[in-house]
Amino acid sequence: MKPSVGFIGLGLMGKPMSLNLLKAGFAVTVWNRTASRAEEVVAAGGTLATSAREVAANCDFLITIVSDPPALEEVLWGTNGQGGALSALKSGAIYMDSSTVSPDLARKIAAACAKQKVRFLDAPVTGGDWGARKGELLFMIGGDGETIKEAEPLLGVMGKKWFHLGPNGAGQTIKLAMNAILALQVEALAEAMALVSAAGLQPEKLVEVMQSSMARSGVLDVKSQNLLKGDYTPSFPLRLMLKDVNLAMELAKELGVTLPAVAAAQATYGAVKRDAKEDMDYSGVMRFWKK
Ligand code: NA7
Repeated sequence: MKPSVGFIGLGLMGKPMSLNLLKAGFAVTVWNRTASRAEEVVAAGGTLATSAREVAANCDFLITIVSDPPALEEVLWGTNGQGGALSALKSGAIYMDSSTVSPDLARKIAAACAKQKVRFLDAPVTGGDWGARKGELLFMIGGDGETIKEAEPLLGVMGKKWFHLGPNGAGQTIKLAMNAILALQVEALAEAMALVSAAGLQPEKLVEVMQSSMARSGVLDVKSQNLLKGDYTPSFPLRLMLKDVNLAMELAKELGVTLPAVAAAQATYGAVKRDAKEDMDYSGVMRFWKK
């Protein structure tokens, strides 16, 4: 028997993830703050609930993937006296959050879930919206191994690999560290391209050499094309990368670790975000030098 699935958050990532679950034969009930964004999922066989709470009350396995910590807190605990999803979860249910939030928030959710006999996994993802569409995400998971085993039929539909990294909070910690590196890699490439261009050379040449060298990386393969073309159509939006860099800096402060390079990236991404009129991919950091 497949568990009934509740899915909250049908953004760039959540929509394709929920569509893949439907395609694999799971019964999926969804809720999204902006109801119109649920149309495609409903057309594919999803059931639309009228609130996050209704989704949670009617599922064996809840998945959330929303923008940031305040969005997740609103979904789980509600606002203006309106109850959130968390207290509606059934005893024995599994709840997996795939948003990227702070490890502290993951642990707070885990504690609240434990009181209700709900098993919680913090399971942020990487792989971009294309990975979500193809069902090839990577899940970085904090929580209990037995619960992950039970989650595997769903993880295997949405992702190609998952890592059990430790207790609750561990998934978010690794995810923040990883995104700090991605932010730095793309920013470093943008800086180097600015240097090469200022010297009167073609930045394409730099990319060509990089791709044949030890410096080669998957993220640079993909993002160098955006930087060269000046096409910053959001795949992983800059606003979310900045959120993750901010969360990494908060975590570093809590732990007493100094991260000077990440602090520099925070300033650069922050400056681009302040000037941007539209939503753009984080490769839009190149605008700092274009300007
Ligand atoms: P998107 O495409 O910006 O989607 C964000 C989703 O979060 C979308 O469904 C939003 O609903 C929802 N959201 C945002 N704020 C709220 C509040 N306050 N209450 C309820 N729902 C909310 O992001 P991605 O899908 O790319 O990424 C999602 C997460 O994965 C994020 O943490 C990334 O860092 C990784 P809307 O449609 O705007 O009404």
